Amino acid sequence: MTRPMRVVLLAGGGGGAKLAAGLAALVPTIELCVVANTGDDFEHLGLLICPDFDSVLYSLAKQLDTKKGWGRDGETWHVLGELTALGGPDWFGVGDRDLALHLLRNSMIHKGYDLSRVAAELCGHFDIRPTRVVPASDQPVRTVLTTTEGQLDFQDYFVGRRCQPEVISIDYVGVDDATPSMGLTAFAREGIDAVIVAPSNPLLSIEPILRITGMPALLSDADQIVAVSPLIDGQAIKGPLAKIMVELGRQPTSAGWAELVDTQHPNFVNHWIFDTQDQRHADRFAGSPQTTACMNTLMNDEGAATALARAIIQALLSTNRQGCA
Ligand code: FO1
Repeated sequence: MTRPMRVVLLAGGGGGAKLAAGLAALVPTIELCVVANTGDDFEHLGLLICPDFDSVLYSLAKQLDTKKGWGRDGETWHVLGELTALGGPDWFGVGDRDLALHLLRNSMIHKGYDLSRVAAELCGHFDIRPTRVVPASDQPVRTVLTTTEGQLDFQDYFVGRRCQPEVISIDYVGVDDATPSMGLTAFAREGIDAVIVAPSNPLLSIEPILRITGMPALLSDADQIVAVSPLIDGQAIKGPLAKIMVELGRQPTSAGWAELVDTQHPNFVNHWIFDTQDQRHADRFAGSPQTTACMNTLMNDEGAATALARAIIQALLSTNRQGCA
């Protein structure tokens, strides 16, 4: 290919934000549009919080608190301290630097900007261009979990209850009325060569994107769709994926993950990427129309994220069936 490969990354806030930074290191060899999950978004103290979008943005701007995996580096907490002293809510911590972004976002929303326009402005402020981060939709989508302790909005479950309640089912409220965002459709108009599904939680981060009306059809125009397993040897790097898979009667393995994604979106993905530790799971897919490749998917630093990004792009460029080395 003589022109840059046009890549769309579907991302949550953890593995998605890391792989986004790895792929951005390959620009201008590729053109990158990161689609951030909006199912985690919610209103807090009158501010719209967009955790996955912000994690991706901060990661690309090299300003993410990589230890926590969310929020700004070098953060201070004066406002939260005052808020708590005044009897305000302290269960969800927005730091001072992060608050500045939220105030700016809110002022744009009050001016009538849609989320795609807010996103474009923020990408400019954080100087991450030409890479784009776009919301999955400009209409609200909210992930709601039905648990043995009742129905919980995403952040109540994730932060408020530390993912402890047992999950019975998950709904993505608003997906029927939501369409792919203006930011994404603008990128797609010039063509998508490849879609990469980040190693993010398939149920909490990827499904709220793929359930949006018209999203699979828009992305299926890509020549290749590759999905990277968020599990290594049955464990998620962070978060409740393995626990939820067990609660929903699924095998918490890379093979179980691929079967889950393929059940929800039959034949949508045509390349599966597993960690090298999961070669035995990849072998189970031998003979299927989809290809599998094994590589080091653990992104414990920037170099590892770039190496994974490079290996994924190489695998996409190669049209041959990938074997597990
Ligand atoms: N996660 C927490 O565990 N505790 C928090 O207080 C918290 C605050 C927070 C503020 C802004 C933001 O963008 C994210 C924040 N997160 C917090 C992370 C977040 O809610 C989840 O990690 C994501 O939604 C999952 O991807």
